[in-house]
Amino acid sequence: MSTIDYSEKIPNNVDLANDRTLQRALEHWQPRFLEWWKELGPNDFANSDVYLRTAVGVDAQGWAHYGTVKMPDYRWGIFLADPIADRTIGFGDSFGQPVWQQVPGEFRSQFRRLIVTQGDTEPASVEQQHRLGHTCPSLYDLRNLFQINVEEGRHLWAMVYILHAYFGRDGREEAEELLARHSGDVDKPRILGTFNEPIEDWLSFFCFCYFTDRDGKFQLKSLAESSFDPLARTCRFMLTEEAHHMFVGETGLGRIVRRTLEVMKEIGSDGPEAIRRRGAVDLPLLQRYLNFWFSSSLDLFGSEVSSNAATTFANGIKGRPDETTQYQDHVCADSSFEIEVPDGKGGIIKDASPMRNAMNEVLRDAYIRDCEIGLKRWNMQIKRAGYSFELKLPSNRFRRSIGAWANIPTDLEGRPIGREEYDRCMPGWLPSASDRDYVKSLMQRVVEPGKMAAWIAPPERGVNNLPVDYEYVRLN
Ligand code: BYC
Repeated sequence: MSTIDYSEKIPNNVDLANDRTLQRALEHWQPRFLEWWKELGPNDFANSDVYLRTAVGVDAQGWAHYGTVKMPDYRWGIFLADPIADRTIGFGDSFGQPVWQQVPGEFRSQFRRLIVTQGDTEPASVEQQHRLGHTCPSLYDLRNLFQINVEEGRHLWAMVYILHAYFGRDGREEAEELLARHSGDVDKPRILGTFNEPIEDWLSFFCFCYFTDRDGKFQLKSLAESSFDPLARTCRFMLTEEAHHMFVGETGLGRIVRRTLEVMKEIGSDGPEAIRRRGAVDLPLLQRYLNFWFSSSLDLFGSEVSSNAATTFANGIKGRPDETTQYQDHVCADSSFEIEVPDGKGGIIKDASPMRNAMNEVLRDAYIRDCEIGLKRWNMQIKRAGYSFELKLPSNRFRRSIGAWANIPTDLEGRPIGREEYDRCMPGWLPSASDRDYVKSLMQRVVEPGKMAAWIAPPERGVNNLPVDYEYVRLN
């Protein structure tokens, strides 16, 4: 296993000290990153002591070291998973050939586009969550938010390393641009839609971690299959950190459901008004937040039929998650995939697309199945408590802005409907202004160790075997 050198200004396991030009270029970028972090990261908590996990190695045992850190002193660095000896290309036209240690010239712009898109999401999410610390429901949750923020910062470093090390001057320019675009900026927004949505409350934050970080899992797994080995290795390591972000989303939403069920039991009612009087999140309100973040995150997979997706698969640039273990045919030159598209007359038809062009949809399908798992768990909780309410994912045709269903009005089940009916029903399907006001009213900060806001149950256990009432953040 390669170890991480923490004596360096930029901790790394890529032997940066022996590449002075690259080291200088990255050391030039480092203060810009810190300036960005100070301006748009969780800057009001710069003096707080936070119980954080830092990577010390890249294997299963070595990568987690816990300790108290002030966030601006976090050791962001460059960590690649160890190489796999004699790794060969796992999919596409060059299947079976040795993987590449450099970017082939003919695929340069395709690689750069994907790496920049991936890199752009990381600082975007930190920007989206910039002010959340002020309304944390507990110190435990505050610490988890900050853990996620510093790790997204590190994931930005991961993509910036690849850009600097393998893309020369245009890579360095792209790295600057990653700090120049900002979430929600009118003139220079982030690249992908969801990363421009504000996250101003913790219900949105947990939905984002559940749905949007899960897109991260699927995209990173696809890039971890890449024939460009340094990209594959960096994504493999990023995935270990991503798992915690989804855990925060899943347990956060599960704890909200648990608290709501407790309140429903206490008051003997499932009426939203009565639940709100007790300061909890009624389940129909939760459902509307799920509808919003799920439908937005579905767009992140791109169009159902995409020539970009076909090209990146054919060229060995971006594969499918778990390409080796989940699929028999790694070339997909002759197969097809059935997709549902609008028939142009208000209905739905099935259409066969060449498999390579349908890769975005293949990923989206797998993603939807993965999203279902948490809902099943929460629905079990609800059922066990004796209620018949069921949380549901809306159809993948609902409220889409990208692809075949973009701007086609459908109901939650994905049935095409008239624009008028759609506009009329929408306030019941997505969080309304009054829903958002209510959720905002719940966002009162709780910072006494072990105490939780009234709308969320405590976690089952603390971090790294510490008790739930440990002082995970000292606010100073
Ligand atoms: N919004 O052929 P198309 C994460 C663009 S999350 C706006 O349909 P293609 C994280 C697309 O870029 C994972 N634009 O699909 C989570 C293209 O633009 P250009 C992020 C969109 O090309 C939480 C055009 O539409 N990583 O890590 O196959 C916290 C036509 O595209 C959207 C990646 O996504 C959208 N939703 O693109 C922190 C991996 N969707 O080039 C982090 C890298 C598509 O014509 N990206 N477009 O100007 C990719 O693999 C692919 O670019 C896409 C699909 C998945 C985005």
